[in-house]
Amino acid sequence: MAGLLSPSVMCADLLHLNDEIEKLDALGVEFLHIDFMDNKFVPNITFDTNMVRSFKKPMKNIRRDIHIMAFEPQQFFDAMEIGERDIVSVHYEACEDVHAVLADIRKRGAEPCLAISPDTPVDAVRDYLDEIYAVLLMTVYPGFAGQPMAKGSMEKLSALKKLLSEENPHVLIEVDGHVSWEHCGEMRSRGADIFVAGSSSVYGKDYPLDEAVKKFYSLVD
Ligand code: S6P
Ligand code: MG
Repeated sequence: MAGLLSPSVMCADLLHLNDEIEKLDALGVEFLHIDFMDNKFVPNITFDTNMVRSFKKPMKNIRRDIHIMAFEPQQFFDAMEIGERDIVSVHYEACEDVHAVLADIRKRGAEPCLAISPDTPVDAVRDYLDEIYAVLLMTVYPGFAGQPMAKGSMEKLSALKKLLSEENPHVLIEVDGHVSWEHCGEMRSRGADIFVAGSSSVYGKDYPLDEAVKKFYSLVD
């Protein structure tokens, strides 16, 4: 399977989101990465639940990739209208009962994913592998775009790939955080499947969006 792209919408032109989503959709991009924050689990706020729901409207083929950086994320699922076409990441560090939260996502017809922050060891996902579509490996500390890659992220990606190959090779790896032009190829060769592209690649100022998307695919195919 070729690498899948999930541009991070918090890095897009926020005053023209409708056009932006239509453009990505027309380019055949698989996912739109939507960061939701509660200003508690992480010290920041991006979009509220109304906004997360509104992203559905202009989408034809592209799917929501909702990354919830919030304690007890299940409290937001109804308002976000989580459903069949979504993939939804919740943080291992933010749920009291991870199994129950993943089951709630699946019950709504969406694909559950488990996110781990840079200081959480890859072993944390071991008990959930039969319940998830992907592990979202944070390669920056959650909360902000435009950060440098957290130390040891590449080695951690290889360790995660090894764990999944041994325990459940169907689970995908999504990488999120400074997935830059320089890093994305190496991340691909270490086993990443879904790439969150933000200010260090597709939403940098180097190329127009359509060229940037094509270039990204060529680096992770
Ligand atoms: C960070 C968030 C990420 C960022 C992404 C931005 O809390 O989860 O999804 O939006 O990292 O990309 P970049 O290239 O600026 O790091
Ligand atoms: Mg994210």
